[in-house]
Amino acid sequence: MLELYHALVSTCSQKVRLVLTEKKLEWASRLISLDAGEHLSPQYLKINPNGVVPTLVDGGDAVTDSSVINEYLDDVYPAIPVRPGNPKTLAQMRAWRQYIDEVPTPAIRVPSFNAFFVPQWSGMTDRQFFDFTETLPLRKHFFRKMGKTGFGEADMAEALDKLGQTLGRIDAALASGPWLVDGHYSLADASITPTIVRMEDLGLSQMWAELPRVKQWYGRIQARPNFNAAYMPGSRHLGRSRRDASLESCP
Ligand SMILES: N[C@@H](CCC(=O)N[C@@H](CS)C(=O)NCC(=O)O)C(=O)O
Repeated sequence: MLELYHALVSTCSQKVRLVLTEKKLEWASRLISLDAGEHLSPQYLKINPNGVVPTLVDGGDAVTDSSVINEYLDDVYPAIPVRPGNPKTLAQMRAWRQYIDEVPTPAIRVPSFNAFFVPQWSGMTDRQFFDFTETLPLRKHFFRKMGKTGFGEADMAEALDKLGQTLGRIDAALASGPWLVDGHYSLADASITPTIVRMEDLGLSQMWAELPRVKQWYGRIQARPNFNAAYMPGSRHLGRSRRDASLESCP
């Protein structure tokens, strides 16, 4: 029995849900409320000492980190593969995955956190904010660097530049096929999808307005059956007011 500890609006959780549903695997949903701090509870820290979602539990054993979870799922449940079989193409796919984890995934946190967290923290004193960051095993320093008033212009410009570079790379890859690697939907496409969706939800879709290949690829992504299954109601920011948004929106 597969169990996924996840949060609806968490981009890392969405990445795993896309793969679980693409592979038509049955899984039990264990929703974690980030607002209620369930990801920092002693019970949850036992299965994920980083205090972040998602965590997959398979037969009682925990697997952490969305990229690792997705590779694990393809290793153990290969019936519907999401990775190329050829080692060189597989290396290309992994290079994408690595780039996505290093560049756009951290970059999207900057506009995302500014839009959704900062309003929530405005009522906190500096001491309360400091104490809150002290509880975070993985992101203490990141949150402190951001501060409770959010990232400034230079950080925002850097993040948008990185997201722009990512779109440029996607566009270039799509010159030779409908998907990022080797003409087939793979973990590369699934891994970048939540960032693109979040960009759309943040009103940044004009960044690919002049990139028709990216636009069409995103259309194909949304038309796949795994998309709506993974983005179940409550997973998107569209239509939610900033005031309503909270830690549940953590990317
Ligand atoms: N590298 C981890 C990162 C997971 C992660 O950052 N999860 C976010 C939600 S997308 C989270 O749980 N944040 C809570 C926090 O930082 O306190 C993965 O890909 O699974």
